[in-house]
Amino acid sequence: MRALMITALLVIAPLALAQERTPSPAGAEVYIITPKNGAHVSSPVVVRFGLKGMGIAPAGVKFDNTGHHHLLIDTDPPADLSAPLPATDKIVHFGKGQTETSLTLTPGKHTLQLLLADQNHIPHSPPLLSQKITITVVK
Ligand SMILES: [Cu+2]
Repeated sequence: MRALMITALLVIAPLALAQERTPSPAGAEVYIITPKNGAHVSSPVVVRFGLKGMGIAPAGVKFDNTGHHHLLIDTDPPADLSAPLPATDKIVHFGKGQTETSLTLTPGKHTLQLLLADQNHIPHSPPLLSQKITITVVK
């Protein structure tokens, strides 16, 4: 019984540590430099990522007050921001530390939003989430 409890602790403790949120400094801000909210653009669309009060570090690199960008395309942020962000075609990770991308989008309205996350892809506390912008892709 005792051995079982110790085993359980050994399994649970690292999981609990992995879920610890990285703090973000006061005044830090993430924002989309371009395109502007409401813009009419043609595809491919160049999206430039802005960050104030923090730095960029690649995924896997632990350094205070840093993170890497994630672009949310036509989706809301996950409800649970204490877990690592999944990588999908709507949640794109920029784990090399990129600060811009070129997106191929279908004609019509699309939403874009940036979310910074730490070396383990877990959003900071409080989270650094940009304004969600809507753009229209014209043919
Ligand atoms: Cu990531």
